[in-house]
Amino acid sequence: MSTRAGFVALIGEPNAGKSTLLNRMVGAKVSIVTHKVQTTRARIRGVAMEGQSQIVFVDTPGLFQPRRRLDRAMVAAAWGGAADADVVVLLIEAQRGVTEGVERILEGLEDIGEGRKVALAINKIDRVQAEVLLGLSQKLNEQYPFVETFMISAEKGHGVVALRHWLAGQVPTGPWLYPEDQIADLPMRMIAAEMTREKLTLRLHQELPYQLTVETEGWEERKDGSAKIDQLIYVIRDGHKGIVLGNKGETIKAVSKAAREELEEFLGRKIHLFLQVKVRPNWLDESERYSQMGLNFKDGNA
Ligand SMILES: Nc1nc2c(ncn2[C@@H]2O[C@H](COP(=O)(O)OP(=O)(O)OP(=O)(O)O)[C@@H](O)[C@H]2O)c(=O)[nH]1
Ligand SMILES: [Mg+2]
Repeated sequence: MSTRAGFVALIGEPNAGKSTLLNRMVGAKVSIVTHKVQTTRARIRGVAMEGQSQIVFVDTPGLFQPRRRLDRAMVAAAWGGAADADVVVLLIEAQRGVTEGVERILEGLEDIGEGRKVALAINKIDRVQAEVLLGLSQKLNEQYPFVETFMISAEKGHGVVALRHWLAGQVPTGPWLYPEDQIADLPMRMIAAEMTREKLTLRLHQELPYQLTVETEGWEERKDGSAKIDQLIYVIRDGHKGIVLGNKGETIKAVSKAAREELEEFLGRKIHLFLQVKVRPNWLDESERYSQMGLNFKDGNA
């Protein structure tokens, strides 16, 4: 039997469950997840094996109406991921249905749908009555010619085996693109920075998570098998620095502990994590910050 391998882009509105689905498909937490919108900022690849097929899932930032440079770069990265893929899976949140945002995505798909298969995955089916799903599926299929429709719960796992099985048969025949046991291709420094950003996003409120970024500055291997990791958290205002630190430093301490524990589990060894907060009023307009995030600065041009 010949091997197959290809790229499957997961696209959809922010919060649709793309990263949750990627992690479930891969069987490990490769992409960060929060209950807030716009968690994922760049394309994140996760590799899954299914029989003789290697499926390279591409998690993308949510598609929304961008306002800032960062937003535009994120949305461009998402559409770029779809345009480069062999198969696109559009995730829709069952309980939200066909929003204006979804309508805009369907229009966008008209442009890039040519030459690739586009499937529909209605996610979070654990949150709605079964009757709702049929109507939603019909409505969406009238608006766009999806090659297949799946009803899934990325979080609970319903329907994901069927989706992965189907995808395995859709990717083109050809040699595998990654070693069989590889699950991600993001550099560890970036995965580590993302883990810290996830913990910050979970603890901070309102706009703050959208106005900070995390970078791994140093990574030092120690003789005892542990690693010392230094990270910088860039914020845009003095006031934000105080909030990130928290009363007597308790917020940053809690963030650091949670991120370190997750990193230790991921890497299977002891980690010493040091976080430093820096005020950098213009980081959102600095090209270096974008390359650190895995984004193209020019994509953010208005
Ligand atoms: N009830 C339920 N919640 C889900 C399901 N899938 C994802 N979620 C939740 O939805 C929220 C958003 O999930 P993410 O995976 O971060 O969504 P995303 O599409 O990657 O979001 P962005 O990165 O912001 O574009 C999280 O709180 C998930 O736990 C599901 O099948 N059922
Ligand atoms: Mg995400």
